[in-house]
Amino acid sequence: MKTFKLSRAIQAALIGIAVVGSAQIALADIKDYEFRLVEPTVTVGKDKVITVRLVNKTIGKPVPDAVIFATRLDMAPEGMPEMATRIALEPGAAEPGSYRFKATFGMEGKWLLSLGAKVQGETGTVESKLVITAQK
Ligand SMILES: [Cu+2]
Repeated sequence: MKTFKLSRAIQAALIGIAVVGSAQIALADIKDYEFRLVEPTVTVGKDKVITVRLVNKTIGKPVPDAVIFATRLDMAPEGMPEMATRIALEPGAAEPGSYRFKATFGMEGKWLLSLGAKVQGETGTVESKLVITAQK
């Protein structure tokens, strides 16, 4: 009888662990977020606006109020990683969960936009690399 009670206790404990485990899975993970380009192409020239959307992939919803702390735009996809251009976050999003940047695309071809961001209530950082094609 004693061993029976003990195994019941272990069973209850295991169920408890399973419940806690699934609760953690239900919460979003930082890997569930990604930036997506609204427009994959841009015209070559000065002060071009790029819009990205931060989405929670699991629920397909835009994520507002992320803190973007790292931005880089260079021509790595064309074998020119040293060819970086200045990029600045523009204030005032067109809609919640979208983020706008202004940058100068001095050359036709593929540019790599690297973004690093913090999401409210999540640990870790979102890191996305997006390819933008600049054309005439
Ligand atoms: Cu180049």
